Amino acid sequence: MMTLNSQRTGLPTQIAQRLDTAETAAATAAKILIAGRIKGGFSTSFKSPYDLVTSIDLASERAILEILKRECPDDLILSEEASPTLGNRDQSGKSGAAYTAPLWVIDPIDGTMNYAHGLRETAISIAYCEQGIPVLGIVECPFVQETFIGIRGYGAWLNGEPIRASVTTDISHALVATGFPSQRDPQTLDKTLARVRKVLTSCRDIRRAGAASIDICQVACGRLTAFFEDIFPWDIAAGTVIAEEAGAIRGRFHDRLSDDYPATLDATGYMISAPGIFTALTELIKK
Ligand code: LIP
Repeated sequence: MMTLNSQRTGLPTQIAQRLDTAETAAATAAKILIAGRIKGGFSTSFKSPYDLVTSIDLASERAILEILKRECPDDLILSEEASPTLGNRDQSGKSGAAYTAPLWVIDPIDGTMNYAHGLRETAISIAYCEQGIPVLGIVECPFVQETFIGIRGYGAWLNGEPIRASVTTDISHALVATGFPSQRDPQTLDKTLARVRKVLTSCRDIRRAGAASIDICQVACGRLTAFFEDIFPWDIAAGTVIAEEAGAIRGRFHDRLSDDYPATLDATGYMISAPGIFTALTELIKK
């Protein structure tokens, strides 16, 4: 398999240009996250009782959006804080149709809680989509100096070197990650904990690192075997193209789709898995 640098010259122009743009935006945002941590004193607030946002999320998002709007002025942007749906964007018409246009899907800080607590599992996640399908993804992890990139049809790389998902076929050998929802009502918690219990009794162990985009990339490079969670498009869009290009399989552990996004970007009931345990894990979590 080719390194990212040897692959660059063979990319179609519109993808090569957007890769440059995405790398510039991710590197710019990474500097903002690092500076924010060194300087400290950033503000925090809660969007809902368990859903945190910091002033660094907003600064990172502003910098990314400025670069994308300058370099790709006609592309649409779905971004966690500034534009979490396209439904009421006046230049895009109906929300369903809007998602078929060239589209960026941004999480300016994935793992905001980790960031606020000084943990390293924090990333910037940037995806570019065509027809609602992520075709290019970058997950930049500034505190561990790891950059994951995936380009549909061309490959997936960690710091420029090709990566592959785990080849395990035995679910009892699987190290599986998940996340916990910000809704903590008793019914949601019961369902979440029941799934955790199933994984703990059938797999090797479970992890909750707190940044879905990184969990998905860990599946892509074989450190984790699978990941599942009910989440949002900006948490999964970039990671999904990276993991799928590394051989992982995307699926669903329930069939309740959100009204806000097309199925290709919907992240409710999201799972991604090494191919050899995908069927067994889906059956385990669904049943
Ligand atoms: C967070 C995730 C985390 C997940 C949370 C949340 P944020 O993203 O990546 O792993 O469990 O539900 O979505 O809010 O830090 O961008």
